[in-house]
Amino acid sequence: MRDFDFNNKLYVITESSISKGRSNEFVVKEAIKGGAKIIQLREKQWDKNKIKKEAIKLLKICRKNNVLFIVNDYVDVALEIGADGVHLGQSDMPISEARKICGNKLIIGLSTHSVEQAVKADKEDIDYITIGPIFKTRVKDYTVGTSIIKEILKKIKKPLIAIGGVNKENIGEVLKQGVKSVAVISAVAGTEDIKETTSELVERIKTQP
Ligand code: 3NM
Repeated sequence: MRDFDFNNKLYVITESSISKGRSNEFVVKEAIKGGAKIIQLREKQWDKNKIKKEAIKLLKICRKNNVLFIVNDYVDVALEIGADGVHLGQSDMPISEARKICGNKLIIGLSTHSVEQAVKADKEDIDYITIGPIFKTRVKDYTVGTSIIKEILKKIKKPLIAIGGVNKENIGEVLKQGVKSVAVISAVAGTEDIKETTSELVERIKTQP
């Protein structure tokens, strides 16, 4: 799976607390119907056991639909259930340690929040890099803006994915900076018509400038 092409993909992340009472399974199924090609289970308030049980369910849906499935934070859970990858943050275990645990069995993605972090991440044994938050979002109290994307793209070789406050209205500004793929939570999980919104975002990504 480490040869997955991260270009021109919509990456949908779960967050049950903003999903209007709908299950992650429902959100994921609808997002996949709309064309999402990467799904991440991210439930910061859940314990590991609950995450593992949920991950098994979501992995089954993703497998059936040939969609990549990534687990947030837990390398061991991702490995145990046979997920495609794990997503780590700046304060999680070092990449070298994560890679030692999983070998080449898992894709590893890393969150970055500055040009320096992205350049450093590009030298690590990882498969994709996220940069954000581009716009205002619930989970962070700062933004990095859109122009950082172009700056980073000049300096790195690994696939870059933009995240944070991206939605139907502002995705054009993000894609204009040259990034090929975008990750969203609320734009999909928090919208009424998940499938329709996903397919609009996917279409924008496919027809990006
Ligand atoms: N990571 P929404 S921003 C999980 O900047 C996450 O690394 C970010 O949610 C980063 O699409 C973010 O609803 C939240 O803004 C994304």
